[in-house]
Amino acid sequence: MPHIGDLVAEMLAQYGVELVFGMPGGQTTALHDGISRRTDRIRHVLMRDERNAAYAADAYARLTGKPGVCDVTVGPGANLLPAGFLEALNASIPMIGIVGELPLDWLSLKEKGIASQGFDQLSFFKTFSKDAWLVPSVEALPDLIRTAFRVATAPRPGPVALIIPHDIFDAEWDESSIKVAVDHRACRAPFIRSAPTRSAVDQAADLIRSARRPAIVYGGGVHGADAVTEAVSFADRLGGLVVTSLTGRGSVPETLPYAAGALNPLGSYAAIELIKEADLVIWCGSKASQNTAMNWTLPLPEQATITIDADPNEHGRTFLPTVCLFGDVKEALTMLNDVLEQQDHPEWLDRIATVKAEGEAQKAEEIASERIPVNPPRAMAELAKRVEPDDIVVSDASFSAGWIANYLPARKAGRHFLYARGQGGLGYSTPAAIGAAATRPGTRIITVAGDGGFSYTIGELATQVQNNQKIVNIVLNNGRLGWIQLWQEIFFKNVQSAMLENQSCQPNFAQAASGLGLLGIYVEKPDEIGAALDRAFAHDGPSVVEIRIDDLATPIHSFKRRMREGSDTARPRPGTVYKLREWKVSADLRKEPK
Ligand SMILES: Cc1ncc(C[n+]2csc(CCOP(=O)(O)OP(=O)(O)O)c2C)c(N)n1
Repeated sequence: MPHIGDLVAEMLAQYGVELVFGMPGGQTTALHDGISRRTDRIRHVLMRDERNAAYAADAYARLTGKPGVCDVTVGPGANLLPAGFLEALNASIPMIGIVGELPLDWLSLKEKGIASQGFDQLSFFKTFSKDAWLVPSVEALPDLIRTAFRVATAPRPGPVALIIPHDIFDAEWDESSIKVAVDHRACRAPFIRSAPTRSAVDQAADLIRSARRPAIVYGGGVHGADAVTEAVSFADRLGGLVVTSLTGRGSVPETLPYAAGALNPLGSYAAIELIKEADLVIWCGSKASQNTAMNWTLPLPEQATITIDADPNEHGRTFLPTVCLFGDVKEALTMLNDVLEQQDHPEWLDRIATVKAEGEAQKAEEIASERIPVNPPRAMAELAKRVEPDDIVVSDASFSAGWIANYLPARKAGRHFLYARGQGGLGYSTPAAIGAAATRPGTRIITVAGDGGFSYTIGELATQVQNNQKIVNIVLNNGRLGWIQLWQEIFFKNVQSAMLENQSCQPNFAQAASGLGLLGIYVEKPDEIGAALDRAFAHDGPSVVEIRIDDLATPIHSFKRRMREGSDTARPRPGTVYKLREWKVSADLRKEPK
């Protein structure tokens, strides 16, 4: 007779899940057994660490819109999930964690690991999940699986944990009494969409018509709502500036004249400068986070604003919007596109072109550098020549995010750049690349990480080899936790706690990669970079290109200025977070509601 592992595998398959990422334990063996009998529909990718399983599942979810499923065993497996779960929670990524558990009637033995590996998993998961359930019986399981998919994919999507006790997992599945039933709406996020009111859309359209220098900030919510087509049409119609958050990159091709790149302290110079000149800013699928809102110095008090978001909590968290379009991003943009005629702002577009050209000139200087150790812009420019519009680029945390944002343009609309900005945790890129490569076989995957972030997950390089994944991993090695070390040098002057190297330890990541079966190439000189990348891209399997970079290079504009000008040791402080009282929008833009 089949067992409950078969039931879970069957339901996952019927929900359209093709990949499950995880690490087995005795308590979850039934699941693995069940999946092994459904290999026509579903494949298990064995990771080397549960944290990485969640990151791989996160990449699968970002690329498919389906919940990323990861499986972990009780105790030491479960307690490695928070990093990936928190990323998914903060970035609104649908995810389902299937978590092993001790037998249900061992409740009193969980404490202090008396029953091996036990602890109060339900309370633990509740703190960092959208929701979590301890399955109480075989009979309750199908409904809880349905619930898990519905909650994970409901606006706003997030990670849920389904904790399945060992005795339930191993029980027999009587198919005549325990029926599988699938809610097909919940195979993908968002499973249900809301729409703003007609009057709010009309108000927004009026405001847009009266603006002279309109701008849009597209956030990750555009991809979350699968609204790229609508976002491009709306941007075309607006005839103004378009910038994005890091996760919103690809909402429009950045090669278009109105697109000025990523708005972030380590993002595009043009985006940072131009957004301040807008008289209307439309925040669309963006939570106006500390980074996207430039330490909450944005929006400026004199800027009119429109928020477009399916989550009511985002309409006024850090500023009072002039107009709220409370609804799904795709629906709201469709409604706006229906009522708004083509807007025309030639002077504003000229200004955008001028500032973009200034930014490009600054970059050209940095790219030309022949410096040794290599200036990262030089390395990124060599990489940019080889990245194709359909490749997937995965960013680690820290400066890599800025190097990618500035030097690898999103040439095509769609989610081709994966950034873990929900938490900004180091160690995302290597496992997420595994998830991306498994999700899109045949697509080239590129990661960029610092030596600190890369060190977190180096063991997963073996997983890349084992799965024969075509991943080019770039390690920008500055021998230090660059961001932190610069912070210490600029603001504290004497702390030196972020050095990853000293005389007795200079890790060679390319050699380590070779040891794990990858092609490993170490590069020290600018003129070696091109050939190294060519070899890596031509290699039939994963590779690591380690580039020794200048340890003072940074993409953070304010750091660059401080290092140029010296003396200013005042640490950056967030702007006024809630801009309710200091509103100064001019009367012609600040229309009263009809
Ligand atoms: C998991 C985690 N721990 C700590 C941090 C804090 N942190 C932010 S940047 C950074 C330095 C990263 O160094 P590296 O990966 O070498 O990149 P670089 O700054 O040199 O570009 C640290 C430790 C973090 N973001 N994530």
